[in-house]
Amino acid sequence: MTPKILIIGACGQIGSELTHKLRSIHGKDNVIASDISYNNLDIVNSGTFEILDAQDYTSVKICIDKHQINTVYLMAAMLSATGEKYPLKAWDLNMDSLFHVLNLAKEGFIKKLFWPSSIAVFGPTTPKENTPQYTIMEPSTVYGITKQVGERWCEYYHNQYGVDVRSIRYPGIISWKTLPGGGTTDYAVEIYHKAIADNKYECFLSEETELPMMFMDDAIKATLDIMDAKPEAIKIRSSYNLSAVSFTPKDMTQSIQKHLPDFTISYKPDFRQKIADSWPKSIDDSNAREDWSWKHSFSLDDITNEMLTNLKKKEVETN
Ligand code: VAH
Repeated sequence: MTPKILIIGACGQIGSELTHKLRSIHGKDNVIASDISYNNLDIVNSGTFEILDAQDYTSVKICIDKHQINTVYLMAAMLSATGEKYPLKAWDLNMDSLFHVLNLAKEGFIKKLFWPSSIAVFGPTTPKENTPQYTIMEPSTVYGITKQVGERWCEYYHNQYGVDVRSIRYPGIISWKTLPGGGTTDYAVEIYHKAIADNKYECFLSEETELPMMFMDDAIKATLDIMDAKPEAIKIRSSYNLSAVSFTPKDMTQSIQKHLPDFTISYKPDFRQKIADSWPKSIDDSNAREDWSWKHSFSLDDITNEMLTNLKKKEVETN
């Protein structure tokens, strides 16, 4: 099947990089970017772009018909921090959009579907160290609840209707090309921007808050790896644990100081501390490594080097 790909939420942190990567592999004409608004001009101007409301079934179906789409990446969602400010909007956006693509897949309009889950499916009663694939899951955020329920529906549509939906539980993702929006792990991106701009950062999480994290290139690799795997290799149709590195704001500070010795950090935890405290510190992703040969590449120091180098280069180019 020659992939004809639609990315829903293509202007976002992951969606934008997924769009560029998939276009470099399959050609621009085979990858249609879409989002609710023109809020990423790089994406809007780099190939076919459609304004698309992921909560409008008819619009999604028309877009799929118009471009003869067979593969969909649903990257639109309201993340953990914003979701706590607008719980019912988060539920509606995250669930309506998933049901629309699952039903379009059930009806045969989508042959292969990617839907991102998150370590946010775990909650305060989940074992925090090396969290297993199968364990207690009592998420305490609306975002986490939508991801937990979404996983169950993905598995149900696969088992009942043969839908080829694949999913991974992303950790916090760090990138320099597009800012994240409304996540609890956003501090891990902000810190690099502030290090370059001000040589100091006020962190909204406490010093010892350890969270699972991943560089964007690793996240994109994992997404493509699971989508390229043979169907029989995908033994988990809810969502796979995925991991790379775990670290604290203190660890990040020490890594940044290897490049910027005078960089300083202060701590002013806010409502996002309670969210972060409900999540695991580290993840066991052995199932992904066994089933479809997942392997991460970037360490914390690699991430710091990539982020500082590219943000400095971007600053020079835009000034
Ligand atoms: C968030 N970046 O902070 C997302 C992610 C594991 C966290 O799902 O909400």
